[in-house]
Amino acid sequence: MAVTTLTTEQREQILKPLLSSGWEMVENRDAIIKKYSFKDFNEAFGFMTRVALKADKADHHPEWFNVYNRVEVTLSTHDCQGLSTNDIQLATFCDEAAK
Ligand code: HBI
Repeated sequence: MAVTTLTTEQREQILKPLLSSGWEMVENRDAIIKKYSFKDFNEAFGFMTRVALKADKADHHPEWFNVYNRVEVTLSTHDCQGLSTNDIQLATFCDEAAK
């Protein structure tokens, strides 16, 4: 099934809560970013491993950047060039995986 960008209503109901919990809109792009900070590289890479396995299972992949204990995760759906429910699901999983 073709993936579509979030509706105005979905942005209000399911995107807004993420934007209140550390996710931010990326400038000039329909995408969200969150900057996670962990105790050390081991914790950061553990997080990345959990997210990577989930992402590949869901066939929905993050754009990310890691230096030592920091991981910046950007989510957007390339197939529709914007935010879809796939991004909401993966963002929610990232927050769980970072706990
Ligand atoms: N990951 N973030 C993101 N967005 C996509 O549209 C996407 C993806 N991973 C795989 C995927 N699409 C596949 O459906 C094909 O487009 C390769």
